[in-house]
Amino acid sequence: MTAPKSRSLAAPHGGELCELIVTDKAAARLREEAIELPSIDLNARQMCDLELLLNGGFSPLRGFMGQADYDSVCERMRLADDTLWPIPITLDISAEQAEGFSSGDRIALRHPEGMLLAVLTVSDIWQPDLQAEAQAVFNTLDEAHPGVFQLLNHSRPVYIGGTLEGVEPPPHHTFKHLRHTPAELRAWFDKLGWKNIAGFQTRNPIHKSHIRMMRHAAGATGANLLIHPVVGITRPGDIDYFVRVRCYQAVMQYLPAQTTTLSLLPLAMRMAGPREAMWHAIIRKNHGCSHFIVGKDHAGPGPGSDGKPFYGPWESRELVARHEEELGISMTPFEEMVYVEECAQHVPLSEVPEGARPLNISGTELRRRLRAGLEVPDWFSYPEVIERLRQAFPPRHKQGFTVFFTGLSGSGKSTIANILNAKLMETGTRPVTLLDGDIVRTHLSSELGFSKEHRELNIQRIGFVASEITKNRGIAVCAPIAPYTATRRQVREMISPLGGFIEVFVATPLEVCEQRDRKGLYAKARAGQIKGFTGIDDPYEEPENAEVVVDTTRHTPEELAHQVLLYLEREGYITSD
Ligand code: PPS
Repeated sequence: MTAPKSRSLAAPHGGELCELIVTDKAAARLREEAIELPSIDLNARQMCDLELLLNGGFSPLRGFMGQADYDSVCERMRLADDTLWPIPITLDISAEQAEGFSSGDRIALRHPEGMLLAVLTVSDIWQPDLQAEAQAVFNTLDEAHPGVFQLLNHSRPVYIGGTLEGVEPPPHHTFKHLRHTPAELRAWFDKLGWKNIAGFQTRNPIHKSHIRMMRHAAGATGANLLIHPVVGITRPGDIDYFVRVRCYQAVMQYLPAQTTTLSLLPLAMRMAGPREAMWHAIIRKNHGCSHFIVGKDHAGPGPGSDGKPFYGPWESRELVARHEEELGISMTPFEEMVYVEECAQHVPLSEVPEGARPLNISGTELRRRLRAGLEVPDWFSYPEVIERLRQAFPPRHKQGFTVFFTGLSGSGKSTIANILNAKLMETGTRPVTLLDGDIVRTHLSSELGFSKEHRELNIQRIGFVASEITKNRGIAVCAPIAPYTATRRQVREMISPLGGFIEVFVATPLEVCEQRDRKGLYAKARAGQIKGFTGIDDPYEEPENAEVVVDTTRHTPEELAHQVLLYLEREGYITSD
């Protein structure tokens, strides 16, 4: 095993940094060795973790966690050696892949395009209890939590841990000049003579209140500022990082250039609230910060299925503050800033004068205004930011959207989808693509059957095509059975950030579909000639949050297509002129 060129940088800028990229000579040897090694192609999430492992952002970790560290982190937020570390950093693989591997093996970890990124020397292979992990790390099993949903639906069932020898970091082709390794940032801070640096984490655009807050927080601690937005994986539905980075670049002119810098962090967030806040603090310490700004609901996952928040508003702040000495980074509280018209400025909520009305605009409200083409007040943001957001969020009638019909076989979804398709073509405002179940199964998924796995793949393909159409501001009308809630949610999450997503549940009862039995398939399924038929011996999980529910027992397909059209008009996706 090749010794990594791990180096130690003394405090004040972050303590020891474990960089795992080996020397060029050693990398050349690893590339040769890897020709003979088994490979794992990493997904986007795993590449984010790998990048921060290799560049020391996750110091003191030296690889993907083994079982002892994993158990200890889940149970007590510490590695097995007692070091504080709140989030499992694990490499998940399929059971089939795991069969070929054993402890001591060396495995090539590759970019999906084949580049060798690192070699893993396996120490542990185990089957984690994902439910127990979700409970320990997220303190809930509610799948409305994006971290829980990801873990329980998309994590593969076996974890493989071990140390890493890094060959090269995952490549990036966007905003290269704004990406820095921890060592690069530390060296930059040293060069500038910065001693105190407050790190600011964000996954949202920055507006006037944030700038006031950052200046306030930095001023209070005499610190310089590192604006350190996450550009890896954030919460589903967030504004994509291309748009956000253009906004960050625009606001830099409103911050003092001598004491502020912007750098992008390729982190895959888990939205784990307090645990996540502590993790963010460790990562910022590794990037050379002496302080870390933590506000209300830091890394909050949004509301649970009962509408209530998963974590207390100040839990993150309290957890980081409680451990700041041991973590080696100070917690700088972030006061919620609001605009007070009477004072014509932003002030901390706690300092709003009596009788004055604090003003703010939430992210959701901002998006509503952008989509509806409504005014965004001057006090809220900078014209350059709003202009960039308006480009990215045109009003709904200029956005792309997907109408996603779901329902049992024979429910009537294809008939309604076809009529809707024709009506939308008639309006002529955008190109329309029909992705009916049968069309897709002929042209996109002809090799697939009806097992759970194949159905999921089929729906994911439809989702992918629809997301591309939506992104490019066209209309996709999809009409598969799509029987599983989790897959439908995945499609929704894929498409929503790019435009509209309208789920239409064609709620025809099974008895009616069976009675109609236009293709004779229900009869065959009852006779046992077709296995795994939806509604008979394969489940159909009814949507609970569909935007439109249509009843084919009381209305004609023509009327129902019109209902959907009216919904689209009401919501602003199509205009009557
Ligand atoms: S899925 O579950 O969303 O991937 O299904 P989909 O691609 O929409 O395909 C459904 C059509 O395939 C026919 N068919 C079956 N349906 C359900 N279960 C089984 N086992 C099955 N075998 C064949 C059926 O005709 C469906 O067409 P529709 O238009 O829905 O009636």
